[in-house]
Amino acid sequence: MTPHTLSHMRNEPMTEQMTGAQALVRALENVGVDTVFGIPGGAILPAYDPLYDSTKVRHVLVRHEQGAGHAAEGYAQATGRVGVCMATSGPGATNLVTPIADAYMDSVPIVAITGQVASASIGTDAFQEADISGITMPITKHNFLVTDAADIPRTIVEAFHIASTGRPGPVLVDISKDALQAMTTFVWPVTMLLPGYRPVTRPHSKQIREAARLIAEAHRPVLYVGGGVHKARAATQLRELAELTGIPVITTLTARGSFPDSHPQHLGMPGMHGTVAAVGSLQRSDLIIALGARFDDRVTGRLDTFAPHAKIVHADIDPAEISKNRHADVPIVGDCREVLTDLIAAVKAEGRKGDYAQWWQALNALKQTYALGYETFEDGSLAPQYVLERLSSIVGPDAYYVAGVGQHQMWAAQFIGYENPGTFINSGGLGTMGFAVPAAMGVKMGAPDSVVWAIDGDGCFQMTNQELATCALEGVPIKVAVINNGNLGMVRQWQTLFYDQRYSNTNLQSTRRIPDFVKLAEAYGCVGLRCERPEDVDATIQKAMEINDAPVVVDFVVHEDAMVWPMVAAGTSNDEIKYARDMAPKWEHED
Ligand SMILES: Cc1ncc(C[n+]2csc(CCOP(=O)(O)OP(=O)(O)O)c2C)c(N)n1
Ligand SMILES: [Mg+2]
Repeated sequence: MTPHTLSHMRNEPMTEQMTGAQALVRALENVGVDTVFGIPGGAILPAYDPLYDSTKVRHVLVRHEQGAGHAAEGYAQATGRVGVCMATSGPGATNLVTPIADAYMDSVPIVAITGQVASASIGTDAFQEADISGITMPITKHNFLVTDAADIPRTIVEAFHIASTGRPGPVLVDISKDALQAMTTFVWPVTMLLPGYRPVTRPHSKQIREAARLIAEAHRPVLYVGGGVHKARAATQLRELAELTGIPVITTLTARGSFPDSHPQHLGMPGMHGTVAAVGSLQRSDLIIALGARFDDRVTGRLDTFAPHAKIVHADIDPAEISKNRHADVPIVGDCREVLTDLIAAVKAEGRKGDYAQWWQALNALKQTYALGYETFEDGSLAPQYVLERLSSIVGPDAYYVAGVGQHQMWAAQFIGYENPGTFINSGGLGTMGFAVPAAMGVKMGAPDSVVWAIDGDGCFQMTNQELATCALEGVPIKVAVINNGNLGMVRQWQTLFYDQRYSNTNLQSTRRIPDFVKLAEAYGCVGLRCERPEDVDATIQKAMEINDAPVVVDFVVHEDAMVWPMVAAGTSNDEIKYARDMAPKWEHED
């Protein structure tokens, strides 16, 4: 990731008298911020006054602070820069907790700026007081409570530096109202005071050589690619290593697109709803090369049965990830692009090539036998997977796809073909319903020339659709495909499989048009379309693609019984993957 502070910082030295609030806005301008998502209120109000005059920073008035946070995440992911959100003290700040936690879990660089009650009132249960730095301590990469106006510019520079370097993540800057109001001397540039913060990006050469040796000796290696590869902008290097060695590649939920889906060496996504080939490759592997991935439980399944024969090479910029869940035989701390560049050189220097012919024979058989498929319905109703398949082929791989959380998210991961890194944006770690619409807004503002589709569930959509008003008023023409199955579908799927079809509190009845998503879209100044039959899908998508002057919402009314397959049930072993209900793959005895 390009360090935001270094590439954008304007460095003309200056000293000037101004308020803390003015210093805040000036510092934001100087570190290159052009967009802030937020909502004002009492404690942050002093900052909104100079913001009103800024010609460099565009403030986007959202409808809910959660929307501001997810929009900042979307903006960050589309631009590779730091996303910024702003809120007042107390409830404004606590409404940011979910997106901050989301950004922490998915390593998204955002800076959240919150107003705090006056420093003399801190700790007195003052009106709209919440200890937001205490609350967010475990879900921020770092956070600051600023009570002195003189500290504001330096803190902003430090916050952007921490958010964007090393393993990216959210940083909170909580500023007391009196610090915003006080006069101070604004001095620029500032010197950061961050003793001890020195992320390691250069991998250790001995470990790299060891990894290259294991690659040459392995018979069943797999490149297990996580979100860190795109964060390091290392997709080109990944492809070079994969093609140089001939090793199969799997891309996790946060890595979709980091290796082209169409590439013959791609086995798909691993994990709970991964392909049989990807999950099977891990279980049979004798060498897993994990790159910017964290052995999440959704990938490993039951940990003590995960990849029992594999040695592990684990490369990550965050040393805390290495050997956290699975012991690493070769730990490599470093930036994925540098790791891959060095690994390519080391593999070339090693000279020997691994023989993976038998391995590929077994994997190709799995790929062919257990290709992704889905059930269609005889009553003429829509299969959700079909909608995503058509969306993929009509819209293509140059668009951004931003998903909510649930079945539709998994179908979006499975049935859209990703060819470009960073084009599938979703809430992987926290699994935050309501992510899609505001994040898509942020993506579209960061990449205004790209087509941006939010793929949302009817449940998720009802959590954050108010940001459609923001999109309509701010001229942000996103497109939203609501995969409306009338249910909290993913939870219903678990009830079908594990709770004897007792559908306790999962039926939203959204298919009864309460609310009517088409009318809702229109009420928000968007275009609303509805599609209920397979034969209308193409024309509806094409119509949505032709509208570029307003946000579009398509209510795709789909069958409620569609399920996400394959599936590794929670807490079970990857070996027990089912590719359809009660259908387990037959494993080859390749060894
Ligand atoms: C904020 C939040 N609350 C609850 C959950 C638990 N949960 C996971 S998926 C899901 C259902 C989502 O429903 P919908 O948006 O309609 O998507 P579908 O699964 O039907 O495609 C729920 C309730 C969650 N992930 N996030
Ligand atoms: Mg649903």
